[in-house]
Parts: sequence; C-alpha cells; structure tokens
Amino acid sequence: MPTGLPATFSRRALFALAGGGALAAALAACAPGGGSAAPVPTASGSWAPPAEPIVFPKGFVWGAATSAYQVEGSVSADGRAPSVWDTFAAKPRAIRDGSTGDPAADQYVRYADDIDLMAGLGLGAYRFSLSWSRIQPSGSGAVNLAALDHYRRVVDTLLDKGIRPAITLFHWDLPQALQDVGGWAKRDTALRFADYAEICFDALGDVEADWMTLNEPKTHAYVGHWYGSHAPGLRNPDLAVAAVHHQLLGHGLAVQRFRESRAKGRIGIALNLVSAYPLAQETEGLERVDARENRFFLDPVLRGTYPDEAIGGLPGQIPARPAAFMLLQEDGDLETISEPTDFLAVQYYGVTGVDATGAEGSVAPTSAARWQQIRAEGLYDLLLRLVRDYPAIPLLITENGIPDPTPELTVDDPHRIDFFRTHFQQAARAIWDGAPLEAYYVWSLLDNFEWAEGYRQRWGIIAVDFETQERTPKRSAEWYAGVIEANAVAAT
Ligand code: IFM
Repeated sequence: MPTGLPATFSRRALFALAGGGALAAALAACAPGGGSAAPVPTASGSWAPPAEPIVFPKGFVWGAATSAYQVEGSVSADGRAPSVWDTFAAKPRAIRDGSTGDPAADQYVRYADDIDLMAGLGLGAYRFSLSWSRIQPSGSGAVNLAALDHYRRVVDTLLDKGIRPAITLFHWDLPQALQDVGGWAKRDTALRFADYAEICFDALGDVEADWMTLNEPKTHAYVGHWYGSHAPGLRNPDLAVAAVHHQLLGHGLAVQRFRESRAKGRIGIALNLVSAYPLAQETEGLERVDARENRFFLDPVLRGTYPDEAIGGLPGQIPARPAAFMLLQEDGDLETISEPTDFLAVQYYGVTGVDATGAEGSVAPTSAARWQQIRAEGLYDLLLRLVRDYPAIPLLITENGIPDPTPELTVDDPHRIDFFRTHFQQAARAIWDGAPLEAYYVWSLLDNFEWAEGYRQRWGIIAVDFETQERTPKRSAEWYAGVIEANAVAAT
C-alpha cells in the first residue's frame, strides 16, 4: 500500500498515484456523454486499473452493512412483536433451509462485541436498521422504550469507537399488525411510517448520522408482493405497484418529519439499481426493463415523475393495471416523494442483459445467488449514469457484495477479495470521472439470515458459526482492513 497519501483529494492527486498518461487517455476515452441514446450508459469500454494503488479522496467513508431481521435474533425480547418476516418464515417451505431470523447472528445481545470487531477492522461507519416492531410493536400508537434504549446503546457504543451510525428505518420487516390491515398496499401505512420515523428522529436525532428511510423498496414490493418469495408472500402485481407508491410516499413524509424534527445528520433513500445492457440493436425492451428496475424509483424521488414504461402488458413491464396505479396517487404525492434529500444511497449487485422483446438474459457470470450477474464495470456505468441523467446529489454505495460459493462456514474467500477489489477500482474510476461518491459499505459485516435462502448463503466478511455464534474474520475482512488503513485499493 502506498505511503504519503495526499492531504486533500483532487483528480490530479488520484491521477498522479494512479498511473499517469495511459490512465488519463483511457479515462478520457470512457468519459460520459459520448452521445449514446441508450437508457443506461454502455460506455465502460475496456479499462485496466493502473499498476499503482488508487487512492480514494480524503475523508472517504468505508463501512459495512447489516439489517435488523437478518442479524438481531431475540425476536421476542423486550417487547418486540412479530413482523411480516416472522410470519412468513414460519410458513412451511417459505425458507429454503426451514430456518427463521431467530437466532440469526444474535446481534441484539452481541452488539458490543460486534462493534469491537468493526473497530478492529477500522470501519468508519456501520449501517444497520431499526426494527419497527421492536420500537412500535403494533406499528402505531404505543412506543416501546426498551427498544429505543437498546438502539441508544448501540449508537453510543458506535460513537465511543469513532464509528458513524448509518441508520435505516425500514429494511422489509413491517410490523405484522400493519400487514393485517393491508400493509404497504394501503395508503395509511405511509402515514404510520412517518409517525414511526418521527419517534426514531426524536429518540436518536441528536446524533450525527446518515439516515436512510427505506431499504430497497423495489425488492420489498416486487419479491414480497408480486413474486411471493419474500414476506408478506403475495403474488399480485397491482399490490406490488401500490406497495411501491406507498413506500415512496412514506419516504417523502419521513423526510419532511426529519426536517421538522431538526435531527442532526443527513437523510436519503437506499435504492437497489441495475445496469442493463442491450442484447440486440432494438432497445425498446431495454427501456422497459430499465424503467421497471431503475426509473420507477429514481424518477419519482429525484424528478417528481413516474416513467410511463414501467407498468403494462409488454415483456419487461410490471403486469399491473396502469389506471389502477393512477388512482392510488393523490394531488401532491409526487411533490412529497421528491422532497429533497441529502444523498442517494445506491445498492449495486450487478447487471442484466435485455433483448429486443424485453426478455432478460445473461451478460456476465453469476454468483451462488443466481440473480447476481457480476460485472464491476456496471458499477461505473451506473454511477456515471446517475450523474448524467439526474440532478446532482452526493452518492453513497450502501450495499455491494457477493456470497460464498458454498453454504459451509469458510474464512477463505479469495472470490470476495477479487470482487471487492474490482468494484472498488471501478468506484475510484467513477470518482475520477466526476461521480460525487462519498462512501462505500460492503454487504455484509456478518454471515446472516439471507431471507428465503436462510443461512445457506453467507454474505459476510466475518464468518458466523450459527451453532456457537463464534465470529471469525474472513480473509476478505483482513484485506478490507488494509484498504481502509491505506484509503487505497491496489491493482492486484
Ligand atoms: O441480504 C440482502 C439485503 O438485505 C438487501 N440487499 C441484498 C442483500 C443480498 O441479497
């Protein structure tokens, strides 16, 4: 790793440390705005990382992420009530290995030890989510102070170690009591979410933190309400698009409450986005998939509009009724949804290919998670596309990662080191080309409950033995600690 890192970051400093004229020429050749009319940039071209380590901007934040249901366990401790995920996971065959989020990684109990591990790695920030059904067991009304006390201890312990909290309000675990009256398919849930958000801002808003309203509203809406393989297990595209609109409305209302509460810190939304590449000359199908995967979320939040192409009867669209979707929307909703935020949190896992009809296909190798097509350049394309197509806003990568190839516990994970190295290089390249990227959180800090896969997919940089709850940093954690210490990523 290099020594004598520049005191302040500049394109020139990055350039100097990153390999000179060949890099500059390559970067110039790949600069955005090359005249492509495709809905996503396809300009990543061929680019090789420089031989010398690439140094990130001074103050760049390196973190790791988890979510409440995936790591906390203690599902009935201190007054917590069931969420949709407790209900769903208890159904026969809902989870591949028959497991539930109890005990997960037992972080409700072991948070202080985990924070020690984070400090040992040198993490600058920890992204975790609050459990709504701990804090407000019925989803509305009475507040459970024991839960707020717990999260206060978590936040204080992080701060004691110099680790910035990055707090997600909702990572898919809706209180079951709200699902029982319609969940996100109903407008009222957006209002309940705003009230819950205000409780959290009042309790923890004295802390300098990065708040995220929602985690991946797309996954919760589509996989939970359309495909049926996540909680709440519904298979109705009309309910899925209702869940999109009401989650986004809840996001906008929560941002308003954040400003009113005068909480410290910043707020944004965490969207999982995909770089889609054409498999044919004709790109209409690609535009539909791009609208469904990206613009259905980016456009309302950042521009105050919904794209026309996301919903309909054509391949690549959500097969919901456009007229019914229109009827959900009330005057002022899009203004609320596009309430200005302080950053956009981007979750990047990979790419897809789309043919002329809108059918998706393979353009890159997959990981053990079959939905994940791995192409590090897709991250560069995505970040530059955000810069090109949307109003300027600071960007954070709040999730990026890969599972182990085996469900067995392992600490030897060279594939993960390669994955992160190439993605970090593309992130640096995007910064060089003008992306205002400020932070990078790896998914995940710990092996954990991977939703419908149960404990069979291990995404952590720290291995967890779920029998004993023993933690062992994987090779990738040691490698990541080196990146953090140097604030730089090497070529190999
Ligand atoms: O584990 C999930 C996380 O909860 C949301 N983003 C994707 C991860 C890997 O599937």
